[in-house]
Amino acid sequence: MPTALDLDREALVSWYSRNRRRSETIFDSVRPEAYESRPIPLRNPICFYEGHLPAFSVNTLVKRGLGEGGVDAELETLFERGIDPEDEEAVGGGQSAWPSRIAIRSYAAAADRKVLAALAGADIAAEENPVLAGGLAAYTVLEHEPMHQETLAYMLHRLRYDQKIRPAALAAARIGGEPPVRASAHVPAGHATLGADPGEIPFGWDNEFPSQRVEVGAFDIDVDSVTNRDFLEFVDAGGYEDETLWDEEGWEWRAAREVRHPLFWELHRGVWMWRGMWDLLPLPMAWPAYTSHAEAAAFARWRGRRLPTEAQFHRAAYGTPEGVERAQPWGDAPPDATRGHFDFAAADPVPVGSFPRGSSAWGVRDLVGNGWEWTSTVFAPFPGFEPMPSYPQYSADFFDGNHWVLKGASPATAKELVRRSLRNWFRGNYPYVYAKFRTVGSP
Ligand code: AVJ
Ligand code: FE
Repeated sequence: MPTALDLDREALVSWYSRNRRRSETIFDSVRPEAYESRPIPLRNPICFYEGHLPAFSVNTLVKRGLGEGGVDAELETLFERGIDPEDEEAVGGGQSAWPSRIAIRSYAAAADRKVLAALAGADIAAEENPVLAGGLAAYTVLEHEPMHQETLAYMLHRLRYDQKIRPAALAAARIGGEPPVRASAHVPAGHATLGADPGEIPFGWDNEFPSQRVEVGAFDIDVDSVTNRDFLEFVDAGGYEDETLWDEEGWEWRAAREVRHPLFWELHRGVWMWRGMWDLLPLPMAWPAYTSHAEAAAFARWRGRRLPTEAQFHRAAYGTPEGVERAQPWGDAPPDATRGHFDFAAADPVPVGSFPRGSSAWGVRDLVGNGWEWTSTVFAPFPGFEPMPSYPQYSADFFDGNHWVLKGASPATAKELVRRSLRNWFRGNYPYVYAKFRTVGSP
């Protein structure tokens, strides 16, 4: 049982500060005229997130956890929660006049002082308080911020290039040449452990608990994620016109939006281009195809295959021929820059198969990094699920049968979130995220 003494306050304080600095860099890259824009119609405008991050920390740790007063009750209501409505009509008129960036930043500075003081000196792991026990509220705050840094990354990805400020030192994108030859790996029948048990990890979100042991039949799985080269074959073969390849919801979205290719692709004078974060590039054939779940599932069906279930992903990523399960695909070493493309290593992907040191025991590559991976598993609670006291709505609001589980990590996923039990989720028709996929078949 972790006690207050087990928490390394200095580490929490420096993690919080690191988070805040990274967020500041992100917001500073938005030109003032785009600050209140809403690059993704279903999400809040950019400015909301600059207020949401500190307000969430105050609401969760200082107010809900410690029972202390906040900084500004009005702003802490305004910036309380993001949204995930069904469609654009459900967004409504929304807020008409947001506070200025100066006002939001001065609120944030005051909020930071309170949160830092709490992390440094308050009783933030009081065992008798379920919101604080084990440092729950502190970790909730510390992992919430990098999650929204990813939200912001894929959101800023949609801004026009003249709406953002390019970093001064920008490494050239790693385009690569032709992708590796397609291959699949055999994974024999065995078990997989999804999630984790309380106490097994310092912190996890509520949907990760309790652990689930499942038996998984034999299957084979693509060694590499599906590339733009692969996906181009599907596009050229008329995959977007063939209704039989799509599920009902996916086809409805495809038809209503007249989707004809992945959102990250653009056709310029007959040439396929990739919309990178900072540049438009000739479509890098060796990069993973970033698609919605609907597009991924249609591609898999076209190949006569399927998307892996969450359990198959686990088996492919963490299982071993000996039956022991690993903490990470490569073993038990912590995630670092040699294992995969994550932790903001770059704004865009790298060629598939770039990280041999990150391969799983079966030789499956890039399972963690270079883009989240869609699964065919509907996001649902594990038996025994309990909403987390620090943020009871975190997952519970999304157990509606309309969200799919994603596993792994993207280039914009902080290394602190790279753990086996972490589960991400999005709607099947959400094309904005850094999400790739691979396919499975029967052996
Ligand atoms: C877990 C990434 C789906 O961005 O909607 C942040 C995380 N929830 N604040 C999201 C989240 C509330 C969530 N995802
Ligand atoms: Fe949030």
